[in-house]
Amino acid sequence: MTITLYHNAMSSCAAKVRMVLSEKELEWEGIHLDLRAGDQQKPEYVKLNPKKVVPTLVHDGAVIIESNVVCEYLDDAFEARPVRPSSPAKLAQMRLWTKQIDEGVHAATGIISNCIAFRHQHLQKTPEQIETWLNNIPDPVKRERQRNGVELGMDSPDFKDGVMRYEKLLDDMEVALKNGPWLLGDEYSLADISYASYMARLMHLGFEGRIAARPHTAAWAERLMAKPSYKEGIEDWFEPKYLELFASQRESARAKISSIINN
Ligand SMILES: N[C@@H](CCC(=O)N[C@@H](CS)C(=O)NCC(=O)O)C(=O)O
Repeated sequence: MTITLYHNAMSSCAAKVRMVLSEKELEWEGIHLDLRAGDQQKPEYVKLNPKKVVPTLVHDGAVIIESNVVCEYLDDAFEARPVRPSSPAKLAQMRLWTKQIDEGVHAATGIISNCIAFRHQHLQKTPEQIETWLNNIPDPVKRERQRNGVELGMDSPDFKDGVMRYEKLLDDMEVALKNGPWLLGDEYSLADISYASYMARLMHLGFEGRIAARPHTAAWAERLMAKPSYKEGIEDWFEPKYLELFASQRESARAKISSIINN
């Protein structure tokens, strides 16, 4: 039995899978991709993941892509220490949380991360290198969002939408968390685990006040981040150079986020 995860230390969706692997106490081997160097766009990787993104899981020859699918696959393939509820109604509720990530939350994360921080890494490259990277992004909508983010930063027209998507998510979480310590009430599940890396990113990017403004959500985020699996799957992977970059941009991000929310 071998589990291989193609991943990246700072990727929110790869981090989610690592937290699940830790919850389920599974042994795995990692192949780390440098996303700024374009490892995800190399032909041999694209054979595994035609979307040119991480993560990709390979388990006994089966190639699984899409982090939400990967997390559920791991829970199906390895029954011990389940991360999903057993009742069909709770499972449906769990999926309503996880599918939101694919329906906009992940894109919003990409936008805010790029507009606030990652653009500064891309801007170190030559214009030709930036074009090559952009031209290799298969989804034209994502390509344009990335271009706008690099060129315009927080003035990109997408930035406000990203901030407001998170306002909606945090409002919805605050309502749900009035019913118990976890998003499904008493039961800790993939609904919670799936958002841990996104909460970390919000805090890194200057959104900590938006979480603190919602007391149930703030207490939940603290509970989630106190889990050993959070440390093992997410925190221990934080790269100091990224943390420095986030810290250097936090002040101006906080100011822009407040001006969007208060206007
Ligand atoms: N829906 C996909 C999203 C994957 C994704 O966007 N991965 C990002 C890192 S979090 C990535 O590989 N980005 C590199 C790129 O877009 O070039 C999933 O959940 O697996």
